[in-house]
Amino acid sequence: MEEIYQQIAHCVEFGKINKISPYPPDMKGQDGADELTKYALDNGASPVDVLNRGLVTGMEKIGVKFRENKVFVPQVLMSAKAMNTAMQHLKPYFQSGAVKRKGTFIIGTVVGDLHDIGKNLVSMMVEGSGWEVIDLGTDVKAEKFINATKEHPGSVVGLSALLTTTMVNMEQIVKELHTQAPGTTILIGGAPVTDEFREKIGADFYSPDPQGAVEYLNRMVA
Ligand code: B1M
Repeated sequence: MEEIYQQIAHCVEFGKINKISPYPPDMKGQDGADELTKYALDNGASPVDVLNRGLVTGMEKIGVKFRENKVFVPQVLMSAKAMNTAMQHLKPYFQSGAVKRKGTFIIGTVVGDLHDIGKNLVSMMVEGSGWEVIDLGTDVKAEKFINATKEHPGSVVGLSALLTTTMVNMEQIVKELHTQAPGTTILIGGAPVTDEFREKIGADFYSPDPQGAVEYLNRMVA
């Protein structure tokens, strides 16, 4: 099975969704993450290994390449699509409890801010590393984050902001989370955000990119 896991990881890394997908051109006509995942599960592979040694490994590779500017947003989107297609085959195992998520990550772009491309990338990468992701969308008020943490106790919250005028709204959200959902770990990011700003507002972690967020979350549950 090891070879199949490697092939699945390769398909995710290079965004090969299924046999009929034309991308990437050098894999045209070959099985993709979809067929290989189904084949592995039908032939007795452990769903946990399919997830961790196949899908998550592929997403980790693309995440590192993205951080190093070796690939760009479209490639990450193709990888996420390959991952999500393959995940459909794993759904029953998540539902039965045979495969467990690492935790729950609630993410949103803060109130006043409609930028969601970076937030969506973080969301996809975190999901691709084995977390359940609750995406609250854009223009999210503190109250919505608080309600979501109450619905999902123990979850980690991620705040994204792209504007210098909205990053300041993070401070209020962090404050309200601290009083109304004490103990919640808060991760922040977005182009104007810095680690200095994180320290000032009392959030737990700042990451400049999705891979940093994934690595921080995974360290939390290691
Ligand atoms: Co707007 N916009 N925009 N915009 N926009 C910027 C951000 C801006 C820098 C453009 C500029 O002037 N050069 C500027 C902000 C200036 C500032 O505040 N300093 C700006 C402005 C001013 C505005 C408006 C106010 C314009 C206007 O209407 N006058 C307006 C505001 C609307 C609002 O939000 N209320 C506005 C609107 C828009 C569009 C709707 C047209 C569109 C958004 C579409 C969408 O998101 N669906 C848009 C876009 C596309 C941009 C630019 C061009 C691209 C942003 C983007 O998606 N980048 C942007 C200029 C630029 O960056 N070149 C700009 C790609 C994305 C992958 O990167 O989001 O940084 P990014 O995410 C990164 C990291 O930051 C990190 O990971 C991602 C991947 O590496 N990250 C996290 C992000 N969130 C994270 C969370 C984490 C961890 C990491 O943990 C939780």
